[in-house]
Amino acid sequence: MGATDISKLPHIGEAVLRKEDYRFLTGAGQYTDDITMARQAHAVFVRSPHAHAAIRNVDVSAAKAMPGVIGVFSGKDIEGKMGGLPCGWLITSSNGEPMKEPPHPILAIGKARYVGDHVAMVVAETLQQARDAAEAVQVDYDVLDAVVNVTDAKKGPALHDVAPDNRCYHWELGDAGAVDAAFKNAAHVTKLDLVNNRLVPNAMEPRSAIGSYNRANDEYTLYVANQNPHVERLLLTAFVLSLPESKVRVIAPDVGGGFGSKIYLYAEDVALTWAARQLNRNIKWTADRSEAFLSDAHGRDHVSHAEMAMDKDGKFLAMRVHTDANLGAYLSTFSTAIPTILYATLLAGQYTCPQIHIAVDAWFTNTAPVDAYRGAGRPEATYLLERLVSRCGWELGLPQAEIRRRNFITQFPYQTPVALQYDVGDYNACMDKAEKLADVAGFDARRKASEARGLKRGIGYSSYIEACGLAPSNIAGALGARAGLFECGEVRVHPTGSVTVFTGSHSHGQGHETTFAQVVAGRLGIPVENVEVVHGDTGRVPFGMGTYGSRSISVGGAAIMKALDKIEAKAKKIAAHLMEASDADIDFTGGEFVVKGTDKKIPFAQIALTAYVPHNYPLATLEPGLNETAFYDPTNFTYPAGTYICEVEVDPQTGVVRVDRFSAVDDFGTIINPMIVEGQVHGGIVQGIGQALMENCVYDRETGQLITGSFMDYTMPRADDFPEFKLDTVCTPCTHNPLGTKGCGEAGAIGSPPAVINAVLDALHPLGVNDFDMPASPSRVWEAIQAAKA
Ligand code: MCN
Repeated sequence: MGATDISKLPHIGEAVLRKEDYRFLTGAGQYTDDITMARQAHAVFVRSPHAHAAIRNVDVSAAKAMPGVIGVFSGKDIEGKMGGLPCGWLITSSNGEPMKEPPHPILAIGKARYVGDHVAMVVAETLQQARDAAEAVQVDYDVLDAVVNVTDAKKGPALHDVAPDNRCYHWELGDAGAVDAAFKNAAHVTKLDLVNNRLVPNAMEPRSAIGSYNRANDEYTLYVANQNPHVERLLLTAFVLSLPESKVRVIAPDVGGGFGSKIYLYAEDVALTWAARQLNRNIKWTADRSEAFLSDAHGRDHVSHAEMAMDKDGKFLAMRVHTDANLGAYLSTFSTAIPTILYATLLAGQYTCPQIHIAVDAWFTNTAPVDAYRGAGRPEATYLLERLVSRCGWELGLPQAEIRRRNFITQFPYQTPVALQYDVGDYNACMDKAEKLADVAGFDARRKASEARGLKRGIGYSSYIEACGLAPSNIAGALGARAGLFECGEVRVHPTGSVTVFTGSHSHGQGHETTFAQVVAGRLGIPVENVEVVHGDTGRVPFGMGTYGSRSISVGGAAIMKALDKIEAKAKKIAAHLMEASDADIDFTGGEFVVKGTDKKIPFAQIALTAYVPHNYPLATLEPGLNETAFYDPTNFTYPAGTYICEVEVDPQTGVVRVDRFSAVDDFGTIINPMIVEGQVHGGIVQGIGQALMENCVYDRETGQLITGSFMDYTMPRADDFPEFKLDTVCTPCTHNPLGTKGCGEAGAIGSPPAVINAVLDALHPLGVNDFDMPASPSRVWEAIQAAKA
C-alpha cells in the first residue's frame, strides 16, 4: 500500500470519538495507584534535603523499630547487589573522548547530589506508617557547596570524580571552518544570547509503581506509570538487576500524561521491584506532588549564543551556535541525546542555510536530572532559530514573513548541513495560510486600537520544523546513539472477524485506542468498534519501543500496516482457494475479496472464519489462523512543519502579557483523526505558551534548594489564559512511511514559544526593549521596561 493511498480508506480522516473516553470520563480508568494488590505494602523514599552533601552515616535502626515497618534500606544495604541506573544513549565527544558516565546508584551512596536525591527506602504496612518511619531515618550529612546552573558548574565543586570539571561531554556538529569562512564574507551578522528556561513536566498523574514478586514461579511484575514498558524492562533486567527478561513483566496501565517524563527507568521502579523479592511483598509507591517537583526529570535548561551570517539581501549564509546544557546531577535515560541528536540536528529549521556549526557543552549540576520534555531538544532548537530569524528581520528592516520566505527550502528532498534529510514539505503554503488565518492585514488597525487603550500590541512569527517518528536506526547509530527505535505491531484476527491489535506504542492521552483502530478498520473494511487495541504490557505485546518523539502513528502505526500487509496476503490466498482463482487475481476492496473482472466475492469475516475452521482449506500449503506480527524501522524521520502567528497585548504599567490571538498552521501529512490531532495541537500550544509566559523552574544559587517546588511558586497555564486558537493544516504526505503521516504530538510545544516571545518583543520594541527571555511573567516584563527607560 503506497504512502498516499491510505487517505482514501474508510475511517481515515474521520473525527471518530475517542473509544477510551468512556472509561476516563466515567471514572473507570485504571491507573497504577488504583490497583490494590493482596499483601500490598507501601514505600516512602527518604530524600536528601541538601543539594550537595557527603553522607557520613544512615542510621535506620529507629525506623526499623517503628510500628508496621517491614523493611528499611539505605544505599549501603543495596551496594554491590545491583547496578546503577543506565544512560541509554551514548554520546562520544567530538575529540573522540567518551562522555563521562558517573555511577547513578539506586539509593545514594557516599554523597547526595540534589535536593530530592533518594537516600533510603522505608516499607511499611500502611502509607502513614511508612511516612512516620521515614521521619525516623537519621542521616548524617556534611553539607557541601552546590552548583545549580551551567555558568557556575564550570567553577565547581565537582559532583563526580569522573568529571572533575563537571563537564559530561563536549560535542560538535557541522563544519566549523566553512562557517568561519562564510562569516568573513557576510554583509550582515545578527547575534543573540538566549536562555531556555528549565521546566517541570507536571503530568496530571504523578509517577507511581507497584513492585510485585511471585515466589511460586520466581517472577516479578512491575506496574508502573510509564511510556515504554519494554524498554523499562530491558533496562531494569539487563543493566540493573541482572535478571532474565522472561522473569519480569512490566505493565503500564492507564497513564495520566507523561510528556516525556515517564520514559525513563527511575530509581524508585528498581527499588520497588528488588525489595518485593527481599520482603516477599507487593510494594506500592506513588509520588506526591512535592516529590514529583523534586525528582521527576526536568526539561530544557540551555544557555546559548547564536549568530547568523547573511548576504546583503538577507539570505542566510551560515549559522554558528554554542550551547551549554544542564544535565542535572546524574544522567537520566535519554538525557545525553537531548542537547545533541535531537537539538543540534534541527538547527537548519525550514531554511536553506548552507553551513551550520554547533558546539555543545553538557554539565553536571546539583539539580534534578534533565531529560526529554515534550519536544525534547526540538523546542530548544526552534526557540533559538526562530528568535534569531526574527531578529535578522528586524535588523534588516524586513517583514517577519519576508525574512522567512527568502530563506525557505522549496526543493525536496533537502539535505541539511546538520545530518537530516527532509523528504517533503511546503513551507510557503503554511505561511500563506497562517497569515490569512491570523488576519495579518488587520494587525495595524488592532495595534492602533490597543494603543488607544494604553496597551502595546505585538505580533510574532515562528516557522518550526521537527524531526519526529523516532528514530531510524541508521541515522541514530550514525549520530552516536546506542540504539535505534523501531516498533512492533501484532494483528490478531479472530474467527468472527473482529480484531485485536497489540502495539509497542503506549497511549497515555494520545488516543491510540481510537486512531490505531481507525487504521485497522479502514484497511480491513470493518467497523472501528470491532478493533481492540492492546498496549502497555510486556506480557501481552510481543515487543515495543514505546511512545515519545511523536513516533506512534508513523512508526507504531506503520508496524501495524506491515502486519496488515501480511494478513491481507494470507487472506488473499484463502480467498483464492475458496473461489478457485489464483492469488494474483484477488483484489481486496471495501472489506471484500473479489476475483478481478468477475462478481465472485467473499467478505472479510468469512475469510477469518475459514482461517480458523479449515475443513475446506489447503492445509498442506497454508497454516490455519490469521495472526501476523511485524517490526518497522523507519528509513527517515518524519518532518512536520508549520507557521504559528501570535498576537499579544502588553500592559506597560503592570507588565501583564495577554495572548489575544494565536493561529497555527501545521503540516502533519495524512491525518488519521482530525479531532484528536486538534486536541494534540491545543495541548502542545498551551504547554508552549506556558513556558513562554509563566512556567519557570528555579533553584536557589547559593543553597541549591528548589524554590519553585509547588504550584504556589510554579505557575501552570489555565484555560482562561488563552484565546480560542485558530488552527488549519497543509498536507504533504510523508514519502517513506506507509501511512503518509507525520507526528503531531509535540508540534504545538515546539512552535509556540518563539511566536509568543517574538510577539512580546514586537510589542516592547517601541519602549526600547530589544531582548527578552522566557518566561514573560509580569514582573520580568515590567523590569525589562523599567531597565529600558533607565
Ligand atoms: N495522529 C493522527 N494523524 C497524524 C498524526 C497523529 O491522527 N498525522 C494521531 C495519532 O494517531 C495519535 C495522536 O495523533 O492518536 C498523536 O500521535 P503522534 O504524533 O504519533 O504522537 P504519539 O502518539 O507518539 O505521542 C507522543 C507525543 C509526545 S512525544 C508527547 S511528549 C506528548 C504528546 O504526544 N505527551 C502527551 N501528547 C500528549 N498528550 C497527552 N494527553 N498526554 C501526554 O503525555
